[in-house]
Amino acid sequence: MDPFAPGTWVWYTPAGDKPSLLPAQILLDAPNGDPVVSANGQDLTVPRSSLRLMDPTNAAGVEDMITLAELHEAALFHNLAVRYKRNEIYTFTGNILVAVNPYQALSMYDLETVRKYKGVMLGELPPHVFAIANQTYVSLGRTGKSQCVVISGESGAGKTETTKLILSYLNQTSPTHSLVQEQILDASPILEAFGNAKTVRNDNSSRFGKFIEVQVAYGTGGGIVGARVVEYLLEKSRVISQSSDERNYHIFYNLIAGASDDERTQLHLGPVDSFLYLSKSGCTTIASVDDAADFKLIKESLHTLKFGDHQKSLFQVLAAILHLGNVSFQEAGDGAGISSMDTVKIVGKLTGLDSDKLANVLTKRTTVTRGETFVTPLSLAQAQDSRDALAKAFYGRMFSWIVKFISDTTVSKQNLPFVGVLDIFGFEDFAFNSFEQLCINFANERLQYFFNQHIFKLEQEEYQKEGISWQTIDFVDNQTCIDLISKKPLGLLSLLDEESNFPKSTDQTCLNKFHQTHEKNGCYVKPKTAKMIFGVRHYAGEVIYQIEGFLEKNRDTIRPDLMDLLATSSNSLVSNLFKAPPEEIQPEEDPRGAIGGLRRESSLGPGKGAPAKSASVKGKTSKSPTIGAQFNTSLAELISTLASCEPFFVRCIKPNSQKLPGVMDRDLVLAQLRYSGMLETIQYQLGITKMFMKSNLDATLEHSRSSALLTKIKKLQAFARMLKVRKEYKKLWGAVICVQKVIRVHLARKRRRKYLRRVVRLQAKWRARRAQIS
Ligand code: AD9
Ligand code: MG
Repeated sequence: MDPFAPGTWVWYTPAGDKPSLLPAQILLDAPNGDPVVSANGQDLTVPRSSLRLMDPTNAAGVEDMITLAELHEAALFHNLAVRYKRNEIYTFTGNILVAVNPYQALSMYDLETVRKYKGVMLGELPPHVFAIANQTYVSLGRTGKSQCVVISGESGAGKTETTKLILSYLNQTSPTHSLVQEQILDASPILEAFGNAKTVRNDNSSRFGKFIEVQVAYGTGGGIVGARVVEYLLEKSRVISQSSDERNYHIFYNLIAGASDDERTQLHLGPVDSFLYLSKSGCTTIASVDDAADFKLIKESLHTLKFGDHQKSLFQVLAAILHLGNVSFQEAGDGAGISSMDTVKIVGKLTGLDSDKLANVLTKRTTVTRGETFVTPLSLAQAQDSRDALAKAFYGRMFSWIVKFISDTTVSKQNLPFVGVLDIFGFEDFAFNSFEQLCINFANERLQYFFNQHIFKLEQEEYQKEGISWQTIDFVDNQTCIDLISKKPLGLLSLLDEESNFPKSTDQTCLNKFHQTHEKNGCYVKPKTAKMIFGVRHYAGEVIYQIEGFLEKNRDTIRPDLMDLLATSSNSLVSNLFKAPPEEIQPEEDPRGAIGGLRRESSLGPGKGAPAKSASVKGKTSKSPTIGAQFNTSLAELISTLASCEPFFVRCIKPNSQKLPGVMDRDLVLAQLRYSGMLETIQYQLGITKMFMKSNLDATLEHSRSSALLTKIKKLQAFARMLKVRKEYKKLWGAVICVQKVIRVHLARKRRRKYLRRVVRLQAKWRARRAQIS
């Protein structure tokens, strides 16, 4: 029989310097000639000697990658690809779920599927995000311990969609049905409208990170009783400018498209392109998004969450920001003057501020030094900066206020265990990467470290402690990169802080410091030319950052005279956003005025929703940490929360950059599998079942025998996963053949030994069989 019959899957090794292995399918075979194969989207005639038969399990695809007969990255890719073709977007790797973005609506999330997964142990049904959601709930019920799902993947990989599916599953399977559950679900459209935007990578890109803790009434029925929401680092710069082909936050377009005639009049709304903050990027719509319909949905969600009269104030602030962007300046003697006073009047009306005073602070700076008041005119550029800083402050504070409002509305006062879902901005590498990208990528580094710690480091230590023979797995340890960014006192964020607190420093002096301190660091890249850039070798690839704007973004200051004016607003929301708790103001005067006279914005991390501290024009200012320092602290808190939970991981994979269904770009997917450590992960996971597996061995077994073994292995995995959840697997790892029975009973010590003996016997038998075959 011709081994290369049409339709057969083979591994093809193309000739060339770089060894690579491609999955290929035989299209045509000439008995003594060269077969034609389809490989990587191309039809090729290739020499027979470059082909090798693929194991049947690899060819057909498996639900759990640790059961693959051949294990290498090409095999992982092929497995995901054949499944993806069948719309099987989920695949297990042990108890880690790999989710490939389908870029199309699939009918796999209906109520029937929810019911199917409810209460069923992880691994018993095909891989699905519901299987993970169910397991968190089951584990919480059994242990009373908080659980968390860490969802990672690059921008557009599907993290936010996965988060929503988990929340929806938990809600649908909860024995209770309450208003708070509805509120938790309705928080998503609000958070997305205000915190998501179209980027070149993703039409609905989250420009902030969030951790949602769904509180479960452990011990009293297991219903959902509340949720707490924590946000991380909203990208405020997007409010004033966007890269080409990107949009500002969705809510602006929603408002303009969906406002009623009355609202339009009251808010002085014109078309999208009449607002500079929306029109400069050249992108105002998103195909397949109906902004007006979304606005209706947002209003309904705001109603469910009982925003009440606040809704009107939010829309006023949004409109005010848009009008503020249209305020223009002109040269007026010794400084800038307003050239569009009518627009300032609209901003004043919408924000409850005196428009003359507003015009004044936008063009002049007032300071008080030793009892004397100084008024300094601002240059044209300074006036524009103060306008943009005000717009960013409005939006940033409003966003924090919204998150806090939602969290306060939905959180239960009881101290309950929770299922936490982390949906943080994915790793980013744009044409222009700034301070925000450094923070976002740093967050991803910390999460990758957490993953490594959990999957590799701690587990290997436990194995060693237990004396279980174990081959150390090499994984990309990203500690050096984390140290480069955050280790005190010389990490990039520390150096940046140092420069931020020094009035005379500039982005250039900061860059010089970076270069001097780190040029020999393997994770740092100093450019060969004198450009204003530096690079960091992240676990997911090298990213070049433009230093321009770093200092200002890190300081994130707002002038005290501006703060004082804002606190007097007759719009209660605005005055609330800028109100100062008096005890937090500390006397501090800096006659040089550069830093001491500025107020640092509070804009991220847990508790970010609290009104920011205000300084007074009378020479008082408050000390608050820089953005980088705040972010570092809030990340450390997040990691410690995650570490106190039982973690589950979902690795989202982006199949192509064109956002197309059914298309899998090999290089793009392989890169993601590589940097997320998937191959190494499998080699870990394999330890549990390694007695059954050996690369290429299965390929030599006759088909029936392999499938019998595979059935056994599947059971074994389910069991191992169950034991892993119970943290007992290290003692019981061998007791795998008793899966069905063992799952239902809690084993007594004596019985464990009995099972272990049986397994040892089984292992011996298996070794003998293997020797016979080879
Ligand atoms: V970012 O880091 O916030 O830029 P995410 O969150 O990883 O990114 P997101 O969940 O927003 O990506 O997914 C991007 C798009 O992919 C969505 O808007 C959907 O159009 C599409 N997607 C993702 N997952 C699914 C899914 N399970 N079913 C259908 C999906 N479409
Ligand atoms: Mg997202």
